[in-house]
Amino acid sequence: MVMGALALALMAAPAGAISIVDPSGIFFGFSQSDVNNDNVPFWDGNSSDSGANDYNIGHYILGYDPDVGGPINPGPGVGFATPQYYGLNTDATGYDTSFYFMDGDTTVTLKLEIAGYAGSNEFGWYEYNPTTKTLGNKHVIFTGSATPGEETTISFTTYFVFYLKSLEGEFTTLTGGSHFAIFRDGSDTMAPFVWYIGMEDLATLGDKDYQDMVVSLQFDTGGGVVPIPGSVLLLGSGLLGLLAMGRRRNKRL
Ligand SMILES: [Ca+2]
Ligand SMILES: [Ca+2]
Ligand SMILES: [Ca+2]
Repeated sequence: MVMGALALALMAAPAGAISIVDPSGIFFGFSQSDVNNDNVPFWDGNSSDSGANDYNIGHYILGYDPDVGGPINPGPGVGFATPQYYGLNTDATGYDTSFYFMDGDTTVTLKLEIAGYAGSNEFGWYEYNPTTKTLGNKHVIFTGSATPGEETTISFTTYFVFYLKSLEGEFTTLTGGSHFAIFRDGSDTMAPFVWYIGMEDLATLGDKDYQDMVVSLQFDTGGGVVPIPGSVLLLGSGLLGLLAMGRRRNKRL
């Protein structure tokens, strides 16, 4: 039973994949007509940024702004063919407030910052121990002075969370997941796989445009959502070592 659960976790998330670990969230598809500034889905807010920057993360992912009836300007945006976002449901409050990640050698690129706090917003990650439910070492990826285009490749620890630190506080995907909207292309079948994380930097979520800071994650093996591995919850660090060994063995196949 226990080894079965381990095997399942390995199959669901091959080495190299980046996956969201959560008991209930999934990816939902959406289309142009869904992106109309009405807060549904939760990231579809009417941006309070002015002029050409008044699009939300959904417009950016589609590369299309219905207000102008064409491409976002300045463009081009992402242009996913089959856009999907991660959440609990498709309602205005369908965000997941607590999730974490596993695995992945990932190239992280700062794509966009449209926010009054752009000069101070900081993005990074924490190592995470799901057995003890505690955060480990903190790693900064982009400081406040980082500008779009900067990128870095990171070998994450087995489990980790992302954080966004703004002048209004520090939010992680574990304790403030409603500040994070994650997007992928459902038609992606070949590496490199690219996900986007759109972030909302106000403590109250503000205008919910989720483009206050946007980063892309690029990795080589298809990721997804995996349930919290039962083995991780039930067993101590000894078997985590076994899990790591199994993963290394898996890599050689
Ligand atoms: Ca909508
Ligand atoms: Ca905002
Ligand atoms: Ca904004």
